[in-house]
Amino acid sequence: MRDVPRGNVRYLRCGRFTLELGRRTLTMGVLNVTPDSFSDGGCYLEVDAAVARARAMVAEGADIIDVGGESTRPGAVPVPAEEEARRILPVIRALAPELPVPISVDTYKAEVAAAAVAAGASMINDVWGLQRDPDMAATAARLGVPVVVMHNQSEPVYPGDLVASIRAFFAESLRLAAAAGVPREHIILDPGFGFGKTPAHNLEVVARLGEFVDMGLPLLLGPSRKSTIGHVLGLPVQERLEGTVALAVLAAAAGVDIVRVHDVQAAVRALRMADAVVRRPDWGPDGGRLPAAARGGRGLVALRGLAFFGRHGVYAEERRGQLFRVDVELEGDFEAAACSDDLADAADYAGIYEAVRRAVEGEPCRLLETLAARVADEVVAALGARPGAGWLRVRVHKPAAPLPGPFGDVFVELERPWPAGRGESRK
Ligand code: HH2
Repeated sequence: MRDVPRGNVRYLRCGRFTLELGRRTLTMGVLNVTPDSFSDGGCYLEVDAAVARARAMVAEGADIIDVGGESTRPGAVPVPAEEEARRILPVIRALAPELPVPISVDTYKAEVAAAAVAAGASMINDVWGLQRDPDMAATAARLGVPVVVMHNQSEPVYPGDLVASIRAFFAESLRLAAAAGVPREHIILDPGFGFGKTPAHNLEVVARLGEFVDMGLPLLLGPSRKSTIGHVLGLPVQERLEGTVALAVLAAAAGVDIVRVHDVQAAVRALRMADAVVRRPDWGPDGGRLPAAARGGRGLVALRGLAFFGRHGVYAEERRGQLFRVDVELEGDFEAAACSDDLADAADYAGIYEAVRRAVEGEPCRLLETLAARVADEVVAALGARPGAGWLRVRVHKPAAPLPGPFGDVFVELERPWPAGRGESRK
């Protein structure tokens, strides 16, 4: 098993959503609005059925919903753009205002992608890696949304090395993207499990997934229910859950960021388990759990993971800007606020947020220690004295710290007394 790069967290803007890549393996739920998809064709042709399926996948933990209107299975009848759009647009229009996760559109046609984004999708999933429709790269650039660039070819013939061939395809896609003005940060690579490959090729792709990591772009894999699993296990399409989950876990262990699946709940559970081993999430000094809400009358208010860009750091590259994450914890006796139910007796969360923002987005400094002290000063000033106030703890994390190798977390933590108005403080 390879060591999955940790601390290498990336943020992918999809419309009004921001996907956090690198902290855990994300799940993309498949929603095929087609009569002929290989495993679920005809199940979600009605808008109501498609909406219900998307909601169910989100409830099961899907991070993205991938809506497709044309089957890619071998032998599927090609669908004109108008028909593809007719199938998916009503579903996207119905889902976009209500879903708490981004919608991607599974299409290689620029016209369909543009219509889907206008209807509310905020990611394109092109199974021909920008190389089928000559307008796709320019359309993706104009729409300004992330694009999944999948490797594909008509025949499973690889005269040279399989991975080298897939990488050469990606290089061409990246060239087209750059020429059209698609920012590199908008691209996700997918080696195309099940596309233009024999079962042996597909298994080799999974075994060698780690060889795509150094391309420096997020990776996606879509092994769900595919025939290679049937080939290995001798099972029909509806009995390929365990095979899918096994491949999803191997993908996570290799550093893949997003796994595309039909069976979301099983994948989410398996990936969470896999991530606990391979990504070793930062559970925090208290194991990720809040301390008991009250210890002898004392309680804790915590705002964690407030994220802002700042220009702090020692190196020139850091001074161009990087992400900082801030945790603010207030310890005190919150009895007064609980009794009065009055904000004047409590800590104002929005005020804390603004105070942290002022410090992080303010005057650049070199050291994380300085920044943590400034955050603490701003928060204490913003809070003012409060009844029952006690201690303030500030933790400033630098997720993209310039270190030579993988790391879990870099942070500075400090504590300050938080002046009490009428109550007494801890010391
Ligand atoms: N696989 C399918 C469709 N789209 N997109 C990406 N990025 N990666 C994949 O592996 C991938 C994909 C095929 O699966 P499915 O959508 O279930 O079948 P069909 O094409 O028959 O609708």
